[in-house]
Amino acid sequence: MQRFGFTRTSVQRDHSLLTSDSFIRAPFPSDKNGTRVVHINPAIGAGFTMFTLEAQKNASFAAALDGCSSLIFVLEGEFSLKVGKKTHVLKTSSYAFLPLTEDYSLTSKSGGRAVVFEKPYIAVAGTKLPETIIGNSKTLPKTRVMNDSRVLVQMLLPDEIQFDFAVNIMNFEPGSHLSLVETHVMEHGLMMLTGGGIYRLGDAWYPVETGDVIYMAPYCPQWFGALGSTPSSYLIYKDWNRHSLE
Ligand code: UGY
Ligand code: MN
Repeated sequence: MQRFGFTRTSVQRDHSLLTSDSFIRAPFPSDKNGTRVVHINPAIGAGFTMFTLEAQKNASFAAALDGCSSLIFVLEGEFSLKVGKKTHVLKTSSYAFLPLTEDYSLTSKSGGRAVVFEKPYIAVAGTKLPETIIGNSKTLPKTRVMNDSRVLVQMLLPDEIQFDFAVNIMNFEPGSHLSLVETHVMEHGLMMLTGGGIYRLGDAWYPVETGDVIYMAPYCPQWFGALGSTPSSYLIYKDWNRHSLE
C-alpha cells in the first residue's frame, strides 16, 4: 500500500533501506518477458550490483557481464538454468553460483522472482577459478554465530579463497540479535527473507520486514534484533577473501 508521500525507504551516506513500495522496474537489454529492480550498484557507492529478476511467463534473462561472477537465489516460482549441456531446475530457495568463465542461459516458463548478486571477479595469482555451484538453502547446515544457539548462519558458498564474495543466510529466533554492533570494511547487500525486526544502521534504527533490501557501505555500524513470534532470516552478501587495497 502506498501512503501519500510516505515510505520507509531511506538513502543515507553509509547505508540505504529500500522498501518494496518504492521499487521501480526497468528493462535490461536482451531480457524478454521480464524486468529487473536494481537495488544496489556502483551509483550508490557499491563494488557490486544486486537486483531482483521478475519473470513473467516465458521469460529469458541476459547472463552476467563479462568478467563478473554471480549468484542467483530463487525467491519464488521456477527458473531453468542451462550451463553447457546441462539444464538445472531452480525452484524456491535454490541457488546457483556462476563463475565468470561460465556461459549460461536463464529462463522461466511459468514465471518467478530471483535475487542476483553480481561482481567483477578479482583473481588470486596461482589459484584456480571457482566452478559452478548449484544448491538449495533448505539443505545447508546451520552453524551458531558467536556461540548463540538462537542465531544461526548458512553459507551458500564454500569457505575457499577462490571465492571473492560470500553469500549467507542469517537465521534469528524471535528476540535474538547480533551480539555486537558490527563495524567492518566489508560492504553488504541484504534482503529480508522472513520475519522482521529492528535494524540499526549508522546512528539510525529502522523497523524492517520481509522483502526489504538494505545496502551497508564499508564501516557502516550495523546491528539486528529479531521481533515478532516467528523466526526471521535474511540473505546477505559481503566482499570477502581479498586484500583491502584491491
Ligand atoms: O557476516 C556479517 O558481516 C554479518 N553478520 N553482518 C550482518 O548480519 N549485518
Ligand atoms: Mn556484517
